[in-house]
Amino acid sequence: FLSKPLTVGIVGAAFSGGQPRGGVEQGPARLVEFGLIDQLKGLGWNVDFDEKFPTYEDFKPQTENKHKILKNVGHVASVTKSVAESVQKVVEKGHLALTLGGDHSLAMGTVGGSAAVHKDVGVIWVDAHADINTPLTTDTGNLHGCPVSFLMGLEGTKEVTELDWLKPCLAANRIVYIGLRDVDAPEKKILKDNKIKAFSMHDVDKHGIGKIVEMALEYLGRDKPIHLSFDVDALDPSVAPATGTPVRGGLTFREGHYICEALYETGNLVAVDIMEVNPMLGEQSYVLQTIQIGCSLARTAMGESLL
Ligand code: 5AB
Ligand code: MN
Ligand code: MN
Ligand code: MN
Repeated sequence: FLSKPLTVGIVGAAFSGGQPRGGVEQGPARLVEFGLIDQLKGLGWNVDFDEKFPTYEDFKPQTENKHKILKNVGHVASVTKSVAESVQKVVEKGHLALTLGGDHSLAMGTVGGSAAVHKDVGVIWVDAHADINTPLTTDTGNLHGCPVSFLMGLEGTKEVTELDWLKPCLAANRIVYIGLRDVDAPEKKILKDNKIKAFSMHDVDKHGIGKIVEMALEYLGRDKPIHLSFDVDALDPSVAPATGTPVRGGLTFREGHYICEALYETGNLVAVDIMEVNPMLGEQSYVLQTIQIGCSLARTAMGESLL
């Protein structure tokens, strides 16, 4: 699906409005500061990168910005719409879209953008959480816990008119989860009712990560374009501590990287999201460790470990 020579388009999504903790908007700048662009060039990729990230503060609506319990809907809507346009432009060119977050509400934009080009895109969602709450089920009102329900157009999403730029673009059978371990009760029901393929940490322990990725690819189709949406909180907090919603019992360093390597190996990746790196949380050494991991996940998804 990618044209040669291989080119990656970086979408820096400096945004935190899908959740309450400040700092996650600094994720992209810190990943770039750490040297990500040169690292990717070092792997032989052409890198399309516009030095300055958009200031999404400018996208903030002047007026009331809530939809019932949902917080910052107007802001999330305008930012995700813009991110979708950026990702779509990259993917249309046959380039890999690498989005650096920012909170995971941004995935409405990233998957919205890749699905606009590839109708049959398969999403691999690596996360401790399912992010499939609807406006009717969310307890927190934080939109980073809801992107998948909006991508699917589940019950209650259509009423959120602010977000109606996003048309349902993801069928329930075009996503596979890996790493789940903190799923809200109503989310469990949604996963069941819609027969969504989900591998929890229990499944990772039982089968091993190699088999899990194999099953995920088998399910989505070996010849289909793939969008990897990687929330760093899928990793164990001892591995990636600087993130807003850590949950213990997560993927090891190797398991996380294995997923990226195996997906690179398919040659079918069209988009990669590295989300929820929050450089404001925790001690400097923990922050640095998390930024390093964000970079190495991106590099391995782009071929670094291949011999
Ligand atoms: B993340 C929770 N389910 O809806 C909610 O970090 C957490 O993008 C969502 O995976 C975590 O607020 C969202 C309790
Ligand atoms: Mn997430
Ligand atoms: Mn998460
Ligand atoms: Mn999180």
